Amino acid sequence: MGRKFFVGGNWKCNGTTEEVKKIVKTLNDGQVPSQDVVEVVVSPPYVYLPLVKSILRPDFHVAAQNCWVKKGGAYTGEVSAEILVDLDIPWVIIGHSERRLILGESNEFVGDKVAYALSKGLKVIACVGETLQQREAGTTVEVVAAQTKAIADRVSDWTNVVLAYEPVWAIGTGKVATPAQAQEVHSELRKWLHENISPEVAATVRIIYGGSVNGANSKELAGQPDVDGFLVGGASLKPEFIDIIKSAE
Ligand code: G2H
Repeated sequence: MGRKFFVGGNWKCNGTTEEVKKIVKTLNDGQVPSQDVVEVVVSPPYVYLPLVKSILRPDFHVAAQNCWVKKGGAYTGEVSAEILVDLDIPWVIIGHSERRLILGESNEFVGDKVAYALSKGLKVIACVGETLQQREAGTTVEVVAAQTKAIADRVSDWTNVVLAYEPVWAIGTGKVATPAQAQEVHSELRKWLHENISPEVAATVRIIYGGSVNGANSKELAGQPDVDGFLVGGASLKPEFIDIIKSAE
């Protein structure tokens, strides 16, 4: 069963209005494979979402970088899933390691957020990944399986979930996982989905890789059988994001 290649651009906490317009212009001018071949989603900071959505080419879509865990209300500083739906934002990234590690989001909290966002009709890029210490201790598969289980415990329909494997030691460090390292964990994750959810979910859920992906390394990573795309940080702010999208071909 074919899994459409997926490329997400996570702009993190970057950009000014002028920079955002410049990035979008580069994206809009880029020659990329058709929507039948690759799904492209970019994720600016919340406040730029309406602007980006209004000027972005129609074959690319937008994602928020987070949303609140339940119905909005008296939660100062948070943005609810309902608000994203109101703004017609189709996607949200949940459980990025920067939120897990810097803001203390637990596996259970991430699972709750994924479930709530899906229940409101959002599509979710759910992130998992081990730290360097965990990798060196040999617990990579255990860690990503526990993170995935916390989502699986709360979610029954995986149709609108993309799973992003982002080893923390490779994020923004320039230390990209080798294609073999990425493939090994993606394949373990797919096996976990097969054994713990269903063969159908394992065959259809896209597992994308994130961590120092750039225009020079994306093609080889994309060639791995269980790598179904990328979540790109630093390089998604640069023209080389177009080259990364092209690695879908
Ligand atoms: C991992 C990735 C995007 P970068 O966080 O989610 O960032 O490509 O800068 O390592």
